[in-house]
Amino acid sequence: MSQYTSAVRSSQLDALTQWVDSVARLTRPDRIHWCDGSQAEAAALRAQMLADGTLIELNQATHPGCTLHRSHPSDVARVEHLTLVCTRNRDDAGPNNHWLDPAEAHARIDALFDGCMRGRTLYVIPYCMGPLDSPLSRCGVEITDSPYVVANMRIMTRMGSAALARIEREGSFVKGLHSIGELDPERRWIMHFPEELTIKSYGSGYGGNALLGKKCHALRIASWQARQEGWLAEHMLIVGVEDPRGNTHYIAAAFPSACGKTNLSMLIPPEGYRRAGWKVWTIGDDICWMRPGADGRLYAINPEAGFFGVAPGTDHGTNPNALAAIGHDTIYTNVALTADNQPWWEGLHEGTPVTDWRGRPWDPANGPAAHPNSRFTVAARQAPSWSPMAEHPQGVPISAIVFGGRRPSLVPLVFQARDWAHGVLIGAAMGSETTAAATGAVGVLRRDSMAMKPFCGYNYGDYFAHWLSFERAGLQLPQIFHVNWFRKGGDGKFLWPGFGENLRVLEWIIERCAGQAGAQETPIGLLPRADDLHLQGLSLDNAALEQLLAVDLDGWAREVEDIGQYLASFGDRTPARLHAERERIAAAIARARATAPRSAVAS
Ligand code: OXD
Ligand code: MN
Repeated sequence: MSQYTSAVRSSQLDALTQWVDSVARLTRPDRIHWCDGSQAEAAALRAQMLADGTLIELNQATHPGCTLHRSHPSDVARVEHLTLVCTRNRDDAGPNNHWLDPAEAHARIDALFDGCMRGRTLYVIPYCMGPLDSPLSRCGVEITDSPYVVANMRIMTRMGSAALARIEREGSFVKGLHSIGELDPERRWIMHFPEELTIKSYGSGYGGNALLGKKCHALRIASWQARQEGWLAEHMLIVGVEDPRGNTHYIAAAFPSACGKTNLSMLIPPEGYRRAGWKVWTIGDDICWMRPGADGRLYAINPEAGFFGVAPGTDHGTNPNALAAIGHDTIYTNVALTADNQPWWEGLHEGTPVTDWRGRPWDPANGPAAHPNSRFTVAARQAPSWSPMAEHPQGVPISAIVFGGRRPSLVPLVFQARDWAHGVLIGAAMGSETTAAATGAVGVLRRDSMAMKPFCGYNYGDYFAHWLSFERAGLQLPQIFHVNWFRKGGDGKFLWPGFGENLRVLEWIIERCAGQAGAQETPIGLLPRADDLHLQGLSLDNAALEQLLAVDLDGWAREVEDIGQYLASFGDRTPARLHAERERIAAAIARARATAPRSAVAS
């Protein structure tokens, strides 16, 4: 046992050392290593992983400090069907989660952990989610037998001695136990015990299943804690939009996995906007913790310190900031390689793949060269758009909350909620086509309330009630909006150009928050008319714009019916207030249909 371990033992960290000891008794590792987060530790781990093939060195001339990890081909995404929320009362987990009784769950997974670290090193990773000096931050400790997890956690969290010191001061932390086990899909579970602030994950090395600070702690466990403590833990990016007068407006936006959160958080303004002085600042690309500040506004931090982004589609045209960030000191997972060992993925215009993500000579007959859910892990500070405000202990004040999903039809480009309760309904009713970020069919429309379907650690009905509870005296809540970048025309092509041009929609949102831009009332909310958006310099034909800003009343009548059934699926946990809000909209649609000449309110 190292000197460092002895020092910890003599401190007040009894709960932590007792837990590490009990895990070691169960898992039987050959060695225990307490991570200090130092450069020397990172270098030693990297050398070890390069030597044993866990990492492959990429071209150091073009990509200094970059490595590639190839995961087991059956372990490439989150596994929602094997992800459980284990509460004493099944209804507390809700129909939105898979559930198992906690005692049975512990017994099942502990049987897998029994002796699983023989011949391996047990790493103890103390980490802090959020700036080390922020009252909004929370700490955890992950125990793992995967050095790849240690290397990723070092980028994604504030990990090591400083986090341990905070844990020592606070005396509380989330416990996460992880083993890659045999990487056997038949022996794989990701279990959460929110009442015990505990996570147990076995049999997967994939990011969302194995980097326990991310989805498991910062969303599933944190959402539970947030409800008890009066704050929100959300699957949202946080972006700062600086206008030409130098005012920065912070927006938090929820989109399901692989729907462009990273791109939106690092958006490059269109040429005319850049010339006029607009700037975009990245605070976070995936997770947002928000709570009311002394002035009644919601203040947000990004609990993460890095990006675990989807590689395919990242290019100069789509996300030059991300591309610049990942040019050095990045861990790539499951991307393809060029002949001179540079990383490659579909959508990257430079280079040609010769080796696919599994290490085979590239053959298009085998499918894409890079796995569609291949990833990069990179320190957030490497993004040119990274905002120093991301380190601010009080967080940033949020002006607008935006919800959005992949909706090829029906849902307009943007609309605004009338008030908070309407906004909560819009978030609760969010739908999106599934993506490769989780195993299962891709492109299937499913409801994904607030983009939290895979991540809400408790009953969605209670979660909606928690959101509604923020509507109270003394709070100055953000305005709520819904956007849809993914609307398609009859030819199957996207109607809206997206990427940097999305700033035009954010500008309308910011102006609405300041009470400046115009909008028209419709039964589903407030929509811009074509003239209310700044579209100079954009080649978008009138027919496309008309479709993007139209409300198809017949389609919405069906949609609102479907939302009613969805809300009812949470039984009496769904707040009556939300049902009432839906009924109000259904009635407004019915009134408009009765009077509309055609079944649409055109822009
Ligand atoms: C992610 C996800 O990795 O949502 O962020 O799957
Ligand atoms: Mn995500």
